Amino acid sequence: MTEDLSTLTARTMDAFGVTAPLDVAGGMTVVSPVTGEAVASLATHSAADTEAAIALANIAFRAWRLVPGPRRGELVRLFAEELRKSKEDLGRMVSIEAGKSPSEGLGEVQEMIDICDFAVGLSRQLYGLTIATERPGHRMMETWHPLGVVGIVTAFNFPCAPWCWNAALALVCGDPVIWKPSEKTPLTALACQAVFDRAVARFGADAPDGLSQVLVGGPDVGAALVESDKVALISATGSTRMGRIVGPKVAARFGKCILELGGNNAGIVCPSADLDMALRAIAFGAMGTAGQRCTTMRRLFVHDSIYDQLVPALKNAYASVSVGNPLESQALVGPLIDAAAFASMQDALTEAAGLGGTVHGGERVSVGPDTAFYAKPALVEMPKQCGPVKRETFAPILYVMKYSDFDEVLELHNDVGGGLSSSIFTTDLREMEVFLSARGSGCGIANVNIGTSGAEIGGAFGGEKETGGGRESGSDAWRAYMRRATNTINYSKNLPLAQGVVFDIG
Ligand code: UN1
Repeated sequence: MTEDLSTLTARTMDAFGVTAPLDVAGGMTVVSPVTGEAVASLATHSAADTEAAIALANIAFRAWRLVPGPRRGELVRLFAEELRKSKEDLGRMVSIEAGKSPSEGLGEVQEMIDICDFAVGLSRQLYGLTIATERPGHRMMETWHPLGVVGIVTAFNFPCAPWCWNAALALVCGDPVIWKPSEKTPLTALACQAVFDRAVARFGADAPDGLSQVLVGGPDVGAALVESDKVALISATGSTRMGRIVGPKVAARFGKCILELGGNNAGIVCPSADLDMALRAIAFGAMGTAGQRCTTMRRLFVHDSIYDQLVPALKNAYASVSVGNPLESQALVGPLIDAAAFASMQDALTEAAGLGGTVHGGERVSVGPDTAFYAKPALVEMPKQCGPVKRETFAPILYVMKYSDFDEVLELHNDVGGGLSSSIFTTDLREMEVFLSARGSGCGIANVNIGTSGAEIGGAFGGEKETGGGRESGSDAWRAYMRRATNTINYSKNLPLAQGVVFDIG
């Protein structure tokens, strides 16, 4: 390596103009999974700082909600311009902190740009309905108003895009945002905030202070945000375990909540499938980002008539995939986030083998210092769907199973809690339509002849099967960031009651 990772980190953060010191004694250590070395140590915010940030955001809300939607869109448009300028640097921070390949890092920033572009158009389309009323001389309509402060909690595996899916919509909807990034990826968050500050500086004085804030810290900061009744909406991305903690806390105070949790996503390969197409899509969906996406393909059902064609080819793809340092090589698979992720991968593989699974790959790969955890992606041929197959393990493990009956495989496909995304590979119109029908895939994302990962921002994203699909990002997800008022206007002339006439229109 030409430059050590801490120096590269400091140089990149400097390019953003981030002034927070990166070498605070006794601060929160940021470790890069690329080498397992510490690249920064940051000061953290306390629960009291969180209260102060929430108070500032609420003051900002009082002003921002009155700025016209299209003008709010202008700020997001400027932000997208600044993101375009910083795309390389931001992508590199994602690679350093999350261990993604350069193209995955850049792809994440592109998702930010895309949602900003979407939100700019949306800022002129925050429409309500005019509704036929049963009362003569009245008009009934609905109006969408800004909601309040939005708290955004994000996970390590997508250090910036999910924040932006929320922030871009929240901002055009008239809501300030407070971001609590993963403790593993706070640098990318500080960098995004610096880019946002550049847009605010260009925008003008009608952007109030505290429109977007970042809180660096641990669970106490997250809890203070989640429990505050001054935060109108909590949008949290992370594990189902995290969602089960956050959901009830927000519900207890009647707050609004968007949960974007795990996914135990599956693909079904039918007899008529284009196998080359399926192979590429499965390999990318299962091994991309070292299996650390909520949309990663984790289960694969292959029809028994093509099993002996597809699975050997898939095993070859697994055996030949390159695993390596994402900053130094063209490797397709980078590191796992930490030692615990590697351990849970190994536990799942051991359990699968104990249940009759045949494990191919999965072993540790030595890349650089042994503080880094790289693993060969694992393909596990399972006799049936059981044990770890029914859970999400955040690692590159694909469980492959044979099926013979289409109706049965649909049942198996849906027989797990967390199913965020799903795919069918078929050229049979009936199979395709059944998969997309009410008795088909139960997931929020159901794809045909493409893999489970790589969703575009134009569609609604997130919310695994257990909690209902599609809450962030595109489509009409914006409604969650606003409150609906139904207005009824009486334009009739009310004559004196003594005359017994209630309505006299016109
Ligand atoms: C996530 O893993 O948390 O569809 C988000 C995809 C990405 C988003 C994944 N657009 O894979």
